[in-house]
Amino acid sequence: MAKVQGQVEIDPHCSLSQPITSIWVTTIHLEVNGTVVISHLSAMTNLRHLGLARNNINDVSALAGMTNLFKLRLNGNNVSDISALATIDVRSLHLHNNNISEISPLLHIPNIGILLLRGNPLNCPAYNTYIPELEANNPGIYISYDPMPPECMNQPPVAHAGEDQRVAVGDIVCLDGSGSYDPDGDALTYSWSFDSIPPGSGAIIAQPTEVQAFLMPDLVGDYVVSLVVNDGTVDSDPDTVTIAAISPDEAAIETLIYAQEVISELPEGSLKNKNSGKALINKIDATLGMIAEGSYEDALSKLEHDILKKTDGCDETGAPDKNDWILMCEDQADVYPLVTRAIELLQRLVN
Ligand SMILES: [Ca+2]
Ligand SMILES: [Ca+2]
Repeated sequence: MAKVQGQVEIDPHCSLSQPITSIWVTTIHLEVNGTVVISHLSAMTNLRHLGLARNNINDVSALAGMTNLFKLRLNGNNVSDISALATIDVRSLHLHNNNISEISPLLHIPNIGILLLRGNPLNCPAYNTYIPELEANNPGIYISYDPMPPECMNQPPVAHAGEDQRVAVGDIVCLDGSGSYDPDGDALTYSWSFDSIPPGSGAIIAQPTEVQAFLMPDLVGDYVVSLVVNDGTVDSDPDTVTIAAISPDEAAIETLIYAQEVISELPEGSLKNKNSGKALINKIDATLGMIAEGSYEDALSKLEHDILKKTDGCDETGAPDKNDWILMCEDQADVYPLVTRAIELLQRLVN
């Protein structure tokens, strides 16, 4: 058995053709510059310092058993898979100028203090995940690495707060942020908040951290809502959406005027007889007059008991009924929801 202390120099052109399992090594630096068959080193379990620079080594699995290594230098080889190093409690690891992209095995080294990684084609998770984790897990660690390549830089997400909406006081308004995105495909979190609300309003945003939030305007005026999304790293710029709330009577008037336009454009064959369209428009005119006078109960009664009955067969039974004036379901489907919307708005003023 050979007992070796101090610096060992091996001829650069020499190959370690003999297994050296019987060398008793504790604190020497074994510097080998030449071709080396490192499987011959695997039994040197007491070795503390090992330097194998520029030896064209690509397989380091033989080092897995060298559990007492304190300092390991592998600069200038062709190492790509470093999973074998995860089992070594090495404190100083020199890996400059190899072919390493995946460095997650290094997270398993419990007490690493110096890590040299320059000149390796590190992948994006190395920069974005593993180097930050190594720094967090090993306070004071020194890591040397190349600058992050542009393709690994996080792109900020983009918020889309949805389209502006014109609604009535008392409506439940959906705020839809589903058009937001992240250029890197990162998962998003959402944050909705008010930029401004009408003076005196007590409105709140429900589900303010969901992709879809809700708002119920309680006063007439503009509600400017801001959406910021976050990709786990950075916030987006805010995007705003304006919810303009009008009074229910104004909204009912707009809705019924629009219903009159729709009815005026229905084909004659879709109506009970050639006067039905005009008669229905006249009934709505009467209703509009009642709303303008503030006679909401009368207007509501007219809508519920007269106008609605002329347009509701398809919704109630799937086919026009005998008192319907609009005889095609596809045309009823254009008018009926406008009538029910006007009814709903007037109910807010009556109740
Ligand atoms: Ca991103
Ligand atoms: Ca009917």
